[in-house]
Amino acid sequence: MRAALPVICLLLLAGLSRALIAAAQPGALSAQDAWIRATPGVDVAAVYLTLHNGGTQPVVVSGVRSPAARAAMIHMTTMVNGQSTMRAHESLRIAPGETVHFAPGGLHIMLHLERPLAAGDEVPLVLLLEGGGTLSVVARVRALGDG
Ligand SMILES: [Cu+2]
Repeated sequence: MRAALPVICLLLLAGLSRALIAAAQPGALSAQDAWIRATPGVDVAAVYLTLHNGGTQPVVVSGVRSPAARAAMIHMTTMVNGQSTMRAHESLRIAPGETVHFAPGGLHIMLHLERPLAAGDEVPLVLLLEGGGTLSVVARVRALGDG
């Protein structure tokens, strides 16, 4: 009879850790090659990176924060009538196994900078995931003409 309690505890723990694993699913998202194209004297900068969803559930990036920026948002550059235009991308859904490339001329994270950046600076970013998860990324500033 006395052994019953620890068994119940173990079962509860097993249930709890399963819940924790489910909540940690956004950890399936990984980031690589994060860099920033900074233009001297301009208070906006674009972040480029590669995101990969290694999990079995879709991951939705719903926003971006950075201590270096007053505002950060996902943008998409498209050509309209031969003109390059940017528009905000409300949220970004990444399917299981999918890799999304943020690159010049396409997806980027637009930073409205608190202060100018210099080549070699490292800028922390936090991607906000739907469901409450986050992904921290450090982007390195490249010199103009370097990428
Ligand atoms: Cu932009």
